[in-house]
Amino acid sequence: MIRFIHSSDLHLGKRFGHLGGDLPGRLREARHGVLSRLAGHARDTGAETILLAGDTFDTETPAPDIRRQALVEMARHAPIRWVILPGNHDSLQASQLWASLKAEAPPNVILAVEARPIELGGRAVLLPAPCTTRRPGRDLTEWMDAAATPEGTLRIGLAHGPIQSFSEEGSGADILAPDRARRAGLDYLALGDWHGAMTVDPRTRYSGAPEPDRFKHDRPGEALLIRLDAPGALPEAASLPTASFSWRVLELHLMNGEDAVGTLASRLPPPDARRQTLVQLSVTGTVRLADRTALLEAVAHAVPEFAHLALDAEGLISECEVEDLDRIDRAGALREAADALLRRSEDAGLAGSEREIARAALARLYALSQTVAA
Ligand SMILES: [Mn+2]
Repeated sequence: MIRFIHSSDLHLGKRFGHLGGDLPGRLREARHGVLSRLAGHARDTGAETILLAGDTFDTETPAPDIRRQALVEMARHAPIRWVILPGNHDSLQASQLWASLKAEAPPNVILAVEARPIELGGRAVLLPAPCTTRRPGRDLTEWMDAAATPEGTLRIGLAHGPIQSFSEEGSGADILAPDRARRAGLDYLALGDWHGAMTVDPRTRYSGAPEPDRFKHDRPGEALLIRLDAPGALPEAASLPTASFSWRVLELHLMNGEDAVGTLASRLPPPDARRQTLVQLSVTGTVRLADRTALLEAVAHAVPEFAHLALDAEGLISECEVEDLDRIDRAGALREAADALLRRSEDAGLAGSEREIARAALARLYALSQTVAA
């Protein structure tokens, strides 16, 4: 029997240059923190080994502090054993990285840099398929079919890459056989590359990234605890929470007359979770001008509570009625401008994009007039 943790795609050192302020540093630190969270789970569950199925490092040339601090952290959790597989971001082509790791790795870190069996103890053998280059252009798990292991041994595959034409990198050239576990008689195949956890079949899983790094998957970061009782028996898998940040996509579709601010409040995560949450909020539907203004104010008020909150309100259409215009002004230049914009926004003779510009300008004018009035 063997119990191990399956994780992948830590992307240590990832820069997050598109995000502002301190956030990139906080996200980078969170990735390093995953190491101790994985080790904590291993201790709590009695797992002796942590398999990292590729992309442990975000680049082929991680800064020395990223590399060295990761190894020191791994060493601290001995006798728990770490197995690091080269992925596409940290492939064997990064010869300097792997030479440094080889020179510096503590005894409880195994570098799975060759396609040949590694004894794991407990009558289990690991069959790794290290990424030779960023785009190997062939199925690197093929060798597992013919890899001989002693009778009565558990066979565990470890690989990194897409099994269909999906990939985090958007290319479909290096597809792993989705039924490799069956073909190679594997008890379990631990995969990396896809950043959201995914079960391919009972013996083949993507663990997903333990600390999310994008909005794409909209799942919490997790790792898998895998238990194999005997050769041929189905693996038991359990999900372990590992993330310190959550990345959420929120879509709000509003109907006219709906309490837009109330709906927003009910959909946003609770205040005490916001510091660790990144949100991509998109609002669509139709609302009255006053509701639009109130909604945008509520969003602006909530922004500082979040690690990150980006709003896309392009699909939000505001409807304007005479009372709304009255709230801008009952007469005078502003009111005339508002009337003209309203006419343009409803003018069937104009192109849709021009009507939309008029509508947006009117919403802007309304919001400004309310700020001044307040
Ligand atoms: Mn990756």
